[in-house]
Amino acid sequence: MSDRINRSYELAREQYAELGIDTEAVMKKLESIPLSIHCWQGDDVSGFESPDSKLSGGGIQVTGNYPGKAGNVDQLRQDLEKAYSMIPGNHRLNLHAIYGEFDGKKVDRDEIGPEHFKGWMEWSTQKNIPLDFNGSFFSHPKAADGFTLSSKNESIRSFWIEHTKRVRKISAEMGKNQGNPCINNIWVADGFKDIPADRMGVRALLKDSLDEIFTEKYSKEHVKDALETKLFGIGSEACVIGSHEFYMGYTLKNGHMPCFDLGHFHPTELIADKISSTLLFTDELLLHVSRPVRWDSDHVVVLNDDVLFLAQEIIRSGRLENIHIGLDFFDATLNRLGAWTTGARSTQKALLMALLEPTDMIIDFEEKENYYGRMAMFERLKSMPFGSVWDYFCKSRNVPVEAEIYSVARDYEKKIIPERS
Ligand code: RNT
Ligand code: ZN
Repeated sequence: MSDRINRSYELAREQYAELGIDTEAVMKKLESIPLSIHCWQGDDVSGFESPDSKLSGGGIQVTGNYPGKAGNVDQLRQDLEKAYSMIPGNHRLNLHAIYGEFDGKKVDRDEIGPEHFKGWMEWSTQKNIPLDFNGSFFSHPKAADGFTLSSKNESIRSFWIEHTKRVRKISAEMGKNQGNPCINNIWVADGFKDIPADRMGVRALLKDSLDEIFTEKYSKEHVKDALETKLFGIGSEACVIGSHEFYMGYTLKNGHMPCFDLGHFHPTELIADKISSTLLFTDELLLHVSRPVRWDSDHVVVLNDDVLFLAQEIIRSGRLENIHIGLDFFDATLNRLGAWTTGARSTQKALLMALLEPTDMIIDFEEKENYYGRMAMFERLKSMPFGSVWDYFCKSRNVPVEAEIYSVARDYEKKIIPERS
């Protein structure tokens, strides 16, 4: 197989060279793009707050009961390390606050501190995997009525303000520890199921909560904050408090970055188109690469048009350095290692296809109003041998090639499922 991969790559290299594309340079570039791999695919967003942690108290949904999920931090790290060994390049880890090491003690969300993430920071240093972070505003009794940072109940609201302050403190410690900024993402599910009367009231409360949270200043060398927008959720169909306009306004005014999740807009609205618009006004952007199927279902990312279009706009924008690419999917019906690996690799494949595009040539057609030239090139690119470049990339970076992924993921579950049941 190895020889065949080399031979196909040689032919592919020649074909891309005809379009002025240097595949070696493209692979170097691809290798330098870190994905922030989300920890929560490993255990269906359960976390380690109690031995039987599972989603409850609202805010997030996952379906399925596939065996072998990580039940503790050691298992999660074991699975993550396996996943990283199957994904080419050097990547980050995106943690949620519910994944602290609480040693069997009840540590509520307003009590967490850097000490509960010391183990993760040590692991991060040892493995050279920088950390990103998220507050957890769901699966908690104080989130059960659908409101957290925008709650009209002052004790609930201040509880979540305290949580977020602690989350930022932990993020700053992570950033300091790893010598590069930890991206802290804030997503709250707050919203109304049915038509509300006081949108202004609750949005003003969300703004006040954020203002209060951000009175605590940290160096941007240690933590950068993102705010994740959303159109609707299950149980918040009529109105999401942290909407797109709300956070666009808030982040622009206060120098934070918005976070766009592929599943958080109207079903036909594509976040790819928002990249150029947003980055003319904000310095940076966080993305959650996901796959909504009819709603914000967080299916595993596959190489589809939406992800490809997103990757093309990331690359074409010329602002790759300002775009943080996070993954956000969780499917509890299939091999979780496979889900992680395929989701991450599909995102990378889209980036590879985008990097293999002769963009200047296509822009030239466009400027000359040669729209058929542009269309013909887009179509030609679709049947070019990008898979040969991808396999060669994987092989040369010592990770399984595409044909090997399935058996590696299957063998792994054969080993861990019996140990964990
Ligand atoms: C939910 C948001 C959010 C979560 C994670 C677990 O709609 O996309 O990003 O998926 O924080
Ligand atoms: Zn998300």
